Amino acid sequence: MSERTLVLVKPDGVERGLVGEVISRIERKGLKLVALEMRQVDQQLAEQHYAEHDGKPFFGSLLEFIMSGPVVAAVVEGPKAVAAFRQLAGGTDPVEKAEAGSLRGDYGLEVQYNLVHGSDSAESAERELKLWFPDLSA
Ligand code: RTP
Ligand code: MG
Repeated sequence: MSERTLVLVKPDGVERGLVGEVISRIERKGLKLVALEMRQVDQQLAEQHYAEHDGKPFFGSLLEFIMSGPVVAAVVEGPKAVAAFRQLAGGTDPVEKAEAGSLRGDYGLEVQYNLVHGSDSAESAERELKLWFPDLSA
């Protein structure tokens, strides 16, 4: 059965010209792009997207960072799409957690500048897709 996940190329990935690399890996994995859009994130979307991190010490800098430049948002579909993209992304910390061969493992150094976002569960994906792509029917 197919599912959908929200993928973001964060401002660092866009700034560094890694959009094509991210999209390419998604496609090579066999996942399908359902929607793709460049967006400037405003305060309201940033707060809603990262609501689970409200109150954590890095919350302020996380919001500031995600609003610091355009992001590329994608709806990605396929069997186990949520887990499949998390595998492509690698662990949150690009050095301590992500393995070489993953996007973060190959291209990142610092936890804040970890290039991509991927929904972390089917429930998160549903919530985030409604937030980012309200007009897209399931
Ligand atoms: P994401 O939501 O961006 O896909 O990343 P994730 O699931 O792997 O990590 P999560 O725990 O949801 O954290 C969201 C983002 O917050 C930043 N972060 N900074 N300074 C810190 O200790 C710290 N911890 C997390 C990262 O940019 C992470 O992607
Ligand atoms: Mg997360």
